[in-house]
Amino acid sequence: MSDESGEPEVEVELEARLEEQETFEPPESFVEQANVTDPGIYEEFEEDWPECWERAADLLSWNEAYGTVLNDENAPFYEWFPDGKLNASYNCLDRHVEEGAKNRAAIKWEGELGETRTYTYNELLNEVEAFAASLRDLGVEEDDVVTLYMPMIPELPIAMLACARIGAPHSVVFAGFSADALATRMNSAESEYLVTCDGYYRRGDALNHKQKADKGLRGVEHGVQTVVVDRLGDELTHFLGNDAYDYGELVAEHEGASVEPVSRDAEDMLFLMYTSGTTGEPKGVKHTTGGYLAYTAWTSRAVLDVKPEDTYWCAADIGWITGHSYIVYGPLALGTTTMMYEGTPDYPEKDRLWELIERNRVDTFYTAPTAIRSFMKWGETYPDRHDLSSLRLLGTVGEPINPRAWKWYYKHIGNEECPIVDTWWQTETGGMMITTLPGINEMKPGSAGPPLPGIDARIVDSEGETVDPGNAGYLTVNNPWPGMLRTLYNNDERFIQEYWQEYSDEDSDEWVYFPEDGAKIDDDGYVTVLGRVDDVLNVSGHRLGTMEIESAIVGIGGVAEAAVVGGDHEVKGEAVYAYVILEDGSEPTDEMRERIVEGVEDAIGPIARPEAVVFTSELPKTRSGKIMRRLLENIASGDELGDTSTLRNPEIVDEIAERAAVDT
Ligand code: 6R9
Repeated sequence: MSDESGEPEVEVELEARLEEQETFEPPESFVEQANVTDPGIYEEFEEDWPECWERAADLLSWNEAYGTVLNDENAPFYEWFPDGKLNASYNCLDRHVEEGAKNRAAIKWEGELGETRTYTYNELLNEVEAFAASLRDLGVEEDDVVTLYMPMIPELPIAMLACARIGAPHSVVFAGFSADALATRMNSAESEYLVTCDGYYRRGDALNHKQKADKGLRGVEHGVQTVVVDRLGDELTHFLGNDAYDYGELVAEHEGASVEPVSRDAEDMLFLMYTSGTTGEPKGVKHTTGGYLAYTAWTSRAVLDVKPEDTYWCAADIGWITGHSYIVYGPLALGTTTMMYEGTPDYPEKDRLWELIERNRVDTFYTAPTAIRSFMKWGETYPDRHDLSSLRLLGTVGEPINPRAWKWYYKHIGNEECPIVDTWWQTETGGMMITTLPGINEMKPGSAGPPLPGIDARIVDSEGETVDPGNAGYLTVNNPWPGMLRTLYNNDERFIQEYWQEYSDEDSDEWVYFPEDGAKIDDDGYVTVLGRVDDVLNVSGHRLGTMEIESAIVGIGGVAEAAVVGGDHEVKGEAVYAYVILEDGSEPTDEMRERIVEGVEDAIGPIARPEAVVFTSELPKTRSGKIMRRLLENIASGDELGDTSTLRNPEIVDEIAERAAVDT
């Protein structure tokens, strides 16, 4: 039987029921086997804070036991598990091999063209040791920052773990970032070592990555030693140039090397990760060994329900924090099988991910709402072609998920049998902060859920007073947690300014972390995150600073001034809109527009590519001379413009709106 639209009646009824349903119980079949099922855990953490975090530390193997759980004497420069000693690579590799899991798959990798590679824990350990020995031979010492500029190939996590093994912090730069972005990060970290590769595949094309790395190196102010992985074989000439070593040769030379994992202090730096902030300069977020690893292992276990026998897949890129915490460190610390896929979800066809899940019998799938919105647009025929019954848990991260996308994911990927965890967190938090526990809490589409046990998140007004349920306010975190950033690299002052100044009471030594997100809470304590309240955009789940994009545009010859804002976008969530004033004598031509777009790609990367460049003679400004960004956002999103009477130049608004309508 069909209705007028030709859809089977049962389907239509199902959709209608789903559309109205506001809460979802965790499926019984999931709860029965979940790692964490006792609702008492929230109270236990509260009563026993901060000692409750021993549970996270106990998931790790320590060389030397820590003395105290938390040292808050020098807050907000907190120390977790101080005096404890451990090694992250030992925790992710050796101990699993020693415990009898040497033949279990650690990484299952799939290239875009279909080739596959599996590394057992033993094989992964051997290659990590060989590369760790190679890095040492090149001169890498404990605490030297090694930059990794690589796409989704197994050598990236191998290099991360090799660095961790010898106590050299890594700084991974997303492969999609530009040469300039690489140079900025290497200069900021004074990093003298780079590991990169010749190229990789995107939608079937071989991209030349080495060329981009070389261009970046020309902008680095100090000497650098480079290691190049040959990913593409004959497809691309594997040109090494001066001062570059071949990864394959190094690893072959050091095959069988045994490298003792360096005993690191819990508070020693594990890695740096640059992220966008309010100013033009990216921030070097510093994570340490003990707290970070304990926190990612704990959240992988409690939220992602990771078990050693699972095949677990987080479809993020390791170039972002999600990949660090939930492709590499959390899952490997727990000894599970973690999947990696090199390419795009629509190559060669739009069912690539579902085919991968079916073939590998994936248990857990963790992705971003922007991807889910694409899947939805492509339609359920693609997942319907595959048997996805191996899945037991789904997750999302990176941006708010709208209830429609949540329900689509729940029904068409999870077959209404998998809980969804909508996990709110940040580069700075190291791991998940607000999400349901899938074996305990009911789910409310669109709302991330309650703060995790031990996390004291609140919604406050601009004075720091708690707001009533239902009202929008600012999200704050009122106590520290093990996975938190320790500082911004070489910039303690900015660390305080960016995250602590707003809501802390320094005189009474009360420190409140401000993530710069807006949020509201409901009567059950469920938090709905509304988005950034600073000048940071969230494009396809990636953080981009408007200032960074603006300074790229202003650096282009002929441009006088630029304002960049985010406009609503069906798939990306937000898209970049640039409003540009040209210098006298420059013409608003298509060529100029192209130069601006290219300038942004060169400075940051294709992810920052403006959706539209709107030329204007003036920007809307308040009487005090501030650009009215809200108005530009409304124009970009096609929303009502609202009151313009407080502007110094209200007449410009119509002109911009008209131009925007033509230019976008
Ligand atoms: C992990 C990651 C952090 C920003 C964060 C917030 C947004 C992340 C979210 C979410 C709503 C979620 N965000 N998860 N918003 N619901 N489940 O994405 O880190 O790249 O540093 O971005 O992303 O605005 O402040 P990062």
